[in-house]
Amino acid sequence: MPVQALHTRQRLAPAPRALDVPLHVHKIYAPRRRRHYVIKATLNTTVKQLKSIIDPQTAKGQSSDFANANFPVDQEGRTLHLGCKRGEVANRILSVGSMDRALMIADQLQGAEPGAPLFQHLSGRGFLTITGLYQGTPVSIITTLMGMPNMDFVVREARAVVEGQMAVIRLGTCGALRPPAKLGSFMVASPGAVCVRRDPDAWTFDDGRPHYTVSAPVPADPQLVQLLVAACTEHGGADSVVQGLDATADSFYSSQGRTGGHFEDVNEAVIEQLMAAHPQLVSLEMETFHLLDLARCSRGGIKAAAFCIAAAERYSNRFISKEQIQLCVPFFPGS
Ligand code: R1P
Repeated sequence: MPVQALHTRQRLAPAPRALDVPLHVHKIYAPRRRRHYVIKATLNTTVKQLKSIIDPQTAKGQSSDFANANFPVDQEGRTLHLGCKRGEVANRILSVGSMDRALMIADQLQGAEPGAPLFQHLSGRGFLTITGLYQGTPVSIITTLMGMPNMDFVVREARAVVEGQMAVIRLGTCGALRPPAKLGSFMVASPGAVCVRRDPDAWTFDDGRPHYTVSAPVPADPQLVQLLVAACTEHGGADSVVQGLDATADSFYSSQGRTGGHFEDVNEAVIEQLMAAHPQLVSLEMETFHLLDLARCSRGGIKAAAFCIAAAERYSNRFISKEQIQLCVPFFPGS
């Protein structure tokens, strides 16, 4: 079984033993222990074994009986995909794409009591939720994985188990579309985001309609934006912060204008057209628009904003180094 990655803050069980020659060797950083572990994943490594290494509690399994096909929850009230119930998710949420980022940031949280562990739950679908206190305030870090459908699971299922108003901030990575944004810049989507979608009908009907559609902008919460800009400026200085409109795409490749020989994407002009239509546009990624859209539709229950570290310069074709991105990530925005 191929294994993408494996991370833990807990004591690691010995690597699963198997007769097979290891297929993957992973080096994993455990922040609390401030050391790396090496895990070998083999053909015989089962999902259950992997989960038991990450989170023994999770490995015991979620009740398989779900009631309510409209919004499935199990007998404990755990949602189907996030696997969390009431009391496990704080109403301040930091949404991040990857487990690495979640674990690095979680190092700044404390447990509810002195010495108490953080709450953490890795769902069978791969969503990791970590809840603890940041300077005394309950905060959850949740991995949104990638793309708008996954953001949808996170926001809707978190909303279902959280009381009262929620604030959700996305800390992502993105492509920078134009200077002064550069690798490592903090890109704050202050005016909000538009959504870029590939339209399959353009291929089906071949009638001259655009192959990519762009939505109208959806705004970010101005108060959260202000806090984000202040926190980013404090961390990296004014030059590190670039404010502008974000474009959220439904693909890392086609609708972000990445070209290659295997698919007829008709996307050579996507970025140019986007930038011409939206002079304020500075970043391109895959989740922000949907977060802001859900917040807008939340009947006032959710405030949201997003900022991303520029990991790619689309205008120069450069990509950020591992060392450079690690300098940016330990930063945790204020309340
Ligand atoms: C693609 O590599 C992923 O990186 C960006 C995109 O939005 C997409 O999810 O954000 P994250 O680093 O937060 O995942």
